[in-house]
Amino acid sequence: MSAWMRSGLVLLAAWPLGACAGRQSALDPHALQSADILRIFVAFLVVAAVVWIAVVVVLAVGLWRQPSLSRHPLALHPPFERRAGQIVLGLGIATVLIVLALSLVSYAGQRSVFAKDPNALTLKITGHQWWWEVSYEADSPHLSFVTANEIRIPVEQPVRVQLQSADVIHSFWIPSLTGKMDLITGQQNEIQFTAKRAGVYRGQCAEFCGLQHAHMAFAVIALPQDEFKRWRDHENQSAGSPVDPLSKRGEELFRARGCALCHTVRGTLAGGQLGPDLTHFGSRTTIAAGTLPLNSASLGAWLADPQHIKPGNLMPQMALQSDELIAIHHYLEQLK
Ligand code: HEC
Ligand SMILES: [Cu+2]
Repeated sequence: MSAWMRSGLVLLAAWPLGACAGRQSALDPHALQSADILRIFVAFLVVAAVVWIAVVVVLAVGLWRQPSLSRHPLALHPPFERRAGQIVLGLGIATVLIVLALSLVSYAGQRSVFAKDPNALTLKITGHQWWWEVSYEADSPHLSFVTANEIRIPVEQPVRVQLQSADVIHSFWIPSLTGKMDLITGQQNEIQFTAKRAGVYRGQCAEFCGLQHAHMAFAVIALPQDEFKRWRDHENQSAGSPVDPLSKRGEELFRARGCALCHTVRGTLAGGQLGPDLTHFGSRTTIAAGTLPLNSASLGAWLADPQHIKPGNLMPQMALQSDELIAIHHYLEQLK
């Protein structure tokens, strides 16, 4: 084979494999649980491939070997029949053993996913059409707080998420960290994961939940323990009072224009529950559940017309004058 052809084939093979790494890939595990799940996947893949290849080879041999025409079709061949019976029995037993072995592999591999570690950090996550409410639960209520669309976790500490839904069925999935689990109204499901490396991972709703299902994502940011503690202490605080006149006006307008009916900003009179908590909105990395990176332009576009960016989402277009928009924009940006 010429060098050109060989390098062409290598490139061709590398192309689909290129999709296997990254911040949202079950084939590139960054947690104990996703590594266990990948091992289950590989075990099933190898066994299924071997069985499939064996079946195809036997089939090919059977097609290739013509029965000899001299044999009478109705004549019995006792030794042959006995051997065929033994082979079928042997393969039948092998099938049962393989299924049992795969069940054991699957059970053992999933134990870490459903573990209930007493030292776990507990998060309560509620799925909404089409965003995520994230509540950090601590023993003392003054350390519990709510945020949205972004989960910050410490590395090397188990995180247990309790999942529920406010409307339809959603599914919580961070491929790089753990398996999938549904969020169902009236029921609480749990799943656990332990990130091995600091980094930013991407989670996605994995159960079709309506118009904007595809734009129901979230960021998972795994931080070193001390950095996580700092973030948690900061996040736990109420929003600081705005200092400059423009943000002060923004805060007033946030109430006057009805934003406060749907959004909470802790420490202010805004206590709405229909939309994401915005207390520390300015420090998030994305807007509208992972739809766009959060920056001045995307925030401006969202405030001007949320229905343009995410058609059908449950925030209506608000009729704001441009000076009002600028003030609210400024107010939200300083909510760090
Ligand atoms: C009828 C309820 C409602 C009103 C009124 C409302 N919002 Fe929203 N808002 C929502 C919902 C629901 C979402 C989540 C949309 C999504 O991502 O699907 C949202 C999302 C947002 C986000 C993005 C949050 C994030 O974490 O990505 C911002 C910022 C925001 N709203 C600001 C405002 C401002 C400012 C006003 C007033 C001008 C306002 N909202 C009025 C319901 C509302
Ligand atoms: Cu969903």
